[in-house]
Amino acid sequence: MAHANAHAVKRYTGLMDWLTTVDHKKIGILYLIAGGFFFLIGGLEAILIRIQLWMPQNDFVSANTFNELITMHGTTMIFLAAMPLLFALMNAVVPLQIGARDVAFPFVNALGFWTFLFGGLLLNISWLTGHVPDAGWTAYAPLAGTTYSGHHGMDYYVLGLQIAGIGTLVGGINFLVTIINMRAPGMTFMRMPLFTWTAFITSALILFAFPALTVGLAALMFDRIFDANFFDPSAGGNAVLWEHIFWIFGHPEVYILILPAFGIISEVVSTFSRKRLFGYSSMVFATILIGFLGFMVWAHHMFTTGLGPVANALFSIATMLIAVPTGIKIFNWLFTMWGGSIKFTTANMFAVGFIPTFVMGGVTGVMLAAAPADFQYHDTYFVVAHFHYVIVGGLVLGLFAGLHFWWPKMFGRMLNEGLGKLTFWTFFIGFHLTFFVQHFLGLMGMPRRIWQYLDGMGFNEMNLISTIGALLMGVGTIVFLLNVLITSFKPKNAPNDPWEDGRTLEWTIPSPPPEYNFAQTPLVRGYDAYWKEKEDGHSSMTPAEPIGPIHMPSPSILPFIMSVGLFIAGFGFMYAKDWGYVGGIKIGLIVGGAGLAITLFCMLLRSVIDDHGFHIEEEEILKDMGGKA
Ligand code: HEM
Ligand SMILES: [Cu+2]
Repeated sequence: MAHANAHAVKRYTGLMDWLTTVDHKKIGILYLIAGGFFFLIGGLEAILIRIQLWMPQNDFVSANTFNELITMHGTTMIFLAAMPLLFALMNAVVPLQIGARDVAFPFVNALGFWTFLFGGLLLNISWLTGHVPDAGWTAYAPLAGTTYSGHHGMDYYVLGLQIAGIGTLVGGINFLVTIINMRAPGMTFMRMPLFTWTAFITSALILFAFPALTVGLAALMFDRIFDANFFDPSAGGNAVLWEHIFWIFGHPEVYILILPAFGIISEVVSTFSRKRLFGYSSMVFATILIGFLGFMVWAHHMFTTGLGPVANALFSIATMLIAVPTGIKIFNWLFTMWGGSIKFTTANMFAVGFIPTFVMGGVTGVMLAAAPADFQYHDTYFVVAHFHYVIVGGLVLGLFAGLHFWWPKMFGRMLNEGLGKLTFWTFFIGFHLTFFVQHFLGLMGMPRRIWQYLDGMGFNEMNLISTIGALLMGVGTIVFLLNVLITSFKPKNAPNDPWEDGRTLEWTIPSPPPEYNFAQTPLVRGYDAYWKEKEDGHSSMTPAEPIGPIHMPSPSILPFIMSVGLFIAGFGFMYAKDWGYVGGIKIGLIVGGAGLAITLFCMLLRSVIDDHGFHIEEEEILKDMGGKA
């Protein structure tokens, strides 16, 4: 019996399907494409930085272009590459791991993607207009104010990140509610896979950290566009206030990035050791503790701003404390491998390479947490080495592990293992070549963010090695892209459980999954839900419901249009002072207002038009299952 409205909903194909999709699996692929694109841009900027620094007093790029490159590299990599690539895997995997057919807010999830994309495009369009952000990714005041950055560069930073930040915030809220409300019967919190747990805590951090950035950017926007003085000491403002606001967001941000990577490592190490994750509960509590402590340490970025010995001591201790739950994770991964029958697939090589590399980054973090010593390390290449060891050596290696692991689930094709291992070795060796020497450059006194350095300082050889390493990482990335390209021409024949040792629910359904994920919602009877069934001799999950029609949300073009509206608004307000008048009104304000009107009108439409979604009928589901219920 066909359901009402089932046929009223238009189902698109081709480009329109991608512009209107609210399917978390497709949104995951969109995040992968956009995040991957921005990773390549950020990577190219890094290569240009390293070419400028491969020899003393080089003039490959101008001083100003160098400032633009480091600012855009850091900003693009953190906001437009790292986080969206994590959202790609969270969208592709988390609903499947909890046994859900969808996320809690499909429409909002789509909006999250498009606002991120248009915020990122607005930021990067600055390269085409010649007004490029150049005050560092931290945008410290008063450097980021109009006194020292008079052109529109930092306006692109402020408005681009503000729009992209909306995307992250609503994306995080969607995952929080999805994980709380959409779990299959029996999937209690303490049975959830670690990747889902880390996605959960990361979403909570996003909820508490991003508003600080939103407020800071709004204040900086008022300073830059409407002549306010929040951060201008000469007019009663406070420059250090910006640093507090930025790092109250900024430090939790690094845990927003690394926690899901920790989750990936837990999944991969356990699967390819064919052993239950050691110390599951302590892993969960360590994740929560890291998330909590992550909000208590922000001023370790400001030890040299004169906060005083008491404040420095407190933030120093709090920072060192984080090493404890992090250490628990490291040892639990080692004990999971201990006595396991380890398979060195590409995914596992990235996971195993992650562990010692991240430990090196963590240890230098503890060194930096010692406030008196930090007076030496601060703003040197030792700091650059440290955060690349944790962000690239941690997050990027984790992302590569996750992509090689879940690629067959996302696309139905296995990546080539030979090319995968070549990607690993070129990227891994390149990484350590690039950043290990930077520790010593920093200890020898090489400051960060310098365009040139003098000959005879002892910096030459190590900078050359660092640049060669960066080029090798570039080669590794190209090999990965080659693998993706070659694999895309292969037939879609990956089985449900391509690694044959799947432990969690995503490996119980086809690769890629049908639109509705599970034909029947599974009944979960323990941690490692699928492995438990396997141990009990079952080849599939016990269903928690009979086969029946499945309700799905309707596709919609509104999230896309709403984001276009914000993009136009950002552009208009930025040029409010430059574009002259029509009828006594600033053209920029008219354009800005028009953009906002588009967004608000879409919100109105979304609020007043009833959307009942549609049903996928039993016949279609049975057909997908090959007629067997
Ligand atoms: C993939 C290879 C990468 C290379 C070769 C690289 C290289 C560099 C270099 C040389 C600098 C220092 C510029 C300076 O102070 O003079 C830098 C800065 C930075 N990098 Fe990377 N990086 C890479 C990846 C990443 C990734 C994946 C992230 C984040 C997810 C990242 C985040 C940053 C940040 C935040 C800065 C500071 C920018 C600033 O000072 O304002 N980098 N990078
Ligand atoms: Cu920090």
